[in-house]
Amino acid sequence: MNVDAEEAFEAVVDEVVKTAPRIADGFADGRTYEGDENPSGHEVLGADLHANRLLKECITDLEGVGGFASEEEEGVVDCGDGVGVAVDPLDGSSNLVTNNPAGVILGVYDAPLPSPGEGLVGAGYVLFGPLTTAVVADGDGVVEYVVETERGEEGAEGVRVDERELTLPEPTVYGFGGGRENWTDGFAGFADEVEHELKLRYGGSMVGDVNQVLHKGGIFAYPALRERPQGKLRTLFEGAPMAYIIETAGGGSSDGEGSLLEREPDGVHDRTPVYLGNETVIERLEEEV
Ligand code: P6P
Repeated sequence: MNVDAEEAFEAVVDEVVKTAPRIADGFADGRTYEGDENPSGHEVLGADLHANRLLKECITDLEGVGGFASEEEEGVVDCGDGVGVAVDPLDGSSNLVTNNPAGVILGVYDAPLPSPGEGLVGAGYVLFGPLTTAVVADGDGVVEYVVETERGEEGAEGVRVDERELTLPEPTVYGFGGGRENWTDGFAGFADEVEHELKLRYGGSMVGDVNQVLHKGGIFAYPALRERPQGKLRTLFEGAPMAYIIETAGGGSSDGEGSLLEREPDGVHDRTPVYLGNETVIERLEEEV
């Protein structure tokens, strides 16, 4: 059966939402480091490995999925013909130790991986906070759902309820990662201005911090750093999918030069500076960094 990219995107979103409660079931026992490092050189928690295992199993089995890439996998897992699915299986997992938000970030590309963000047919995230929500963006816009858990003989499954469309409001909040002592002079000068105009909202997980900007308007940045000009965040799993969501909601994105969706990733684990938010703020940013 030839599953077109949009159908495949919907099927992948359904599977990720369905799997969300089982990912969360692994949090309590998954808050210790397993001693391994992922391909980006970050220590992994049991919960990271649990989330990756569940998502890899359910996504690679789907009709219409041709490739699977994950922050926790070295290369692209080939599963035939179809869309390329890139996931950060548990973004912000270190927040589990302090019981702060974490989540799953998802990008579905109608192109072989690694692909620039222009190849995205849709993107989304599941946010584990006081409640679990899912944000889904495709050609029709951005919709947020509450994810409820149904527990039956098959175990726990997530179901989407209570949908509402999201568009980016006027800017009110900012969240900047990396630490001021590591910022370039250009970004530090930009931050000096923004910190007097907007309210600080930074929780150490991209999925939680971008969700704040999506709801309240403003800017999220994990900038180029003096010692790490490419910054920390990954293009395929974090930068491009979140840029797709924010741009679909009416905002803008940048890697310091131009839209994150135009960035050609240098490999599956390519890193990029990430700036996401209202277009007016992103334009000012690009003049100053
Ligand atoms: P820092 C989480 O580890 C993550 O990859 C993103 O979710 C988050 O935006 C960033 O790193 C936080 O990094 O340096 O502030 O701890």
